[in-house]
Amino acid sequence: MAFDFFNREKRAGDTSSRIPPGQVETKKFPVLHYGSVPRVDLTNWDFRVWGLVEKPITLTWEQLESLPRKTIVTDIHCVTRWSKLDTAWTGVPFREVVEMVRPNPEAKYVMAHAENNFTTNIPLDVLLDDDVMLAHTYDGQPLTPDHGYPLRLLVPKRYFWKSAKWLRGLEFMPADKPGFWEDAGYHMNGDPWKEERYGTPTWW
Ligand SMILES: Nc1nc2c(c(=O)[nH]1)N[C@H]1C(S)=C(S)[C@@H](COP(=O)(O)O)O[C@H]1N2
Ligand SMILES: [Mo]
Repeated sequence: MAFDFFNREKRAGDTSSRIPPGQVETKKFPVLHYGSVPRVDLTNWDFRVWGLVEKPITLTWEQLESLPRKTIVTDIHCVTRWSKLDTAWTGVPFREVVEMVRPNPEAKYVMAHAENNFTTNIPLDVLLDDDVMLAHTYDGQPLTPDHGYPLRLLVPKRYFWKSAKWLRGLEFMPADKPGFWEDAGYHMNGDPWKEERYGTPTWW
């Protein structure tokens, strides 16, 4: 048997404690998004970081791909009630980006920007967790188009809608602001362990 680097067999033992309230485990990998899968041409693709940062950057695909990378195995939880355990992702740790751009002390939230104007907001302190990355590889293979090729955000500790597929940029902000699904009623924070599925409507 191959060396079980991430100890998946042992991790598989007590799965019930890893399923947040109201979630059901799936072995499949469902595809969910609004709109159609974008066709991405890497020759004119770029990745931008701007807003409350000392040094805004624009990276080409080659530059992004040459940044330090790591692999993590983690569980993901979709607000539509499926959870998938032990998914393996490789990509650029979010902290690598932070070191490059150096956020100002006033930066407290980040808006992730993706193709077709998809956005999602996440608190900066959540992104600073060491399981957050710009993922370009799933289970050892480049992301498939429907799962976000060439790059997606991965924020394992939030519902999966915060893990923006087809990621193109990060905007550092002083205050929170709803993204695409948050504007449609989903929770601003989205912690699966607190079942933060829907937010309080503004007319409440
Ligand atoms: N750009 C973009 N990213 C997105 C979405 C989307 O509509 N557009 N949907 C989110 C939602 S609701 C989920 S559950 C996950 C699904 O990711 P998957 O299709 O790889 O399972 O992507 C998230 N990222
Ligand atoms: Mo979702």
